[in-house]
Amino acid sequence: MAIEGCRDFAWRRDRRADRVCSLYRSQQVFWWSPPTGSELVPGRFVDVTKQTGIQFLHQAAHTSRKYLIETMGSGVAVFDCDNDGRLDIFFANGAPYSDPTPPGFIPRKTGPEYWDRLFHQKPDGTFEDITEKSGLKGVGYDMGVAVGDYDNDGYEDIYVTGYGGNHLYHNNGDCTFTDVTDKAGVGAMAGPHRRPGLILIMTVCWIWLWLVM
Ligand SMILES: [Ca+2]
Ligand SMILES: [Ca+2]
Repeated sequence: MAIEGCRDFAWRRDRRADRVCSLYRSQQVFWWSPPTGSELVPGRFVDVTKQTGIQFLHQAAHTSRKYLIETMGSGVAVFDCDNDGRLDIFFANGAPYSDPTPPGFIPRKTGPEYWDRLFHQKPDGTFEDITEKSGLKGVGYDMGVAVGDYDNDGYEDIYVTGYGGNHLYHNNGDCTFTDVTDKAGVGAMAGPHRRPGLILIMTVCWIWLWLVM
């Protein structure tokens, strides 16, 4: 399996780093956490995916043309969307398109299986899928994600990059978000195949996100 994106953070707050990884076209997101007690071995991780309650299937088309976007996995962000002291997790997800895809076609999400996902961490360390009420279902074929409090209101906002358009979501302070892309003027990124230069721009943006996150 191909691991496309990982983030380290203290899930158990035991001063040992835990890790969440997004896997290319996989049915699972793997969590790894150091064993505790007598089994403690520095640097060793165990898969605790099931006990977290997280279920995420990365959707990516599989065409004979092998388009650039289908080779990229899901971006993942770990941040505290409601400032309750527990970190929450966001995954970007794809959208459907045909094989072959007509020039100029922009993929759009057509159902829940293509939604980006936001999981809210509960006091017991498990997670709840709050995607629908969060307003972070997404629109198109999303790949990258960056988090930051752009308006300095104390709540981290989220910027999602995707094929055909990027989106800036403002955090309302309770893990719900408002799409402020047009208002902020940061949508950018349009037209695909018929504009070869944009492929390069998209790739550069993707690499940049990897470097800054
Ligand atoms: Ca939280
Ligand atoms: Ca903010």
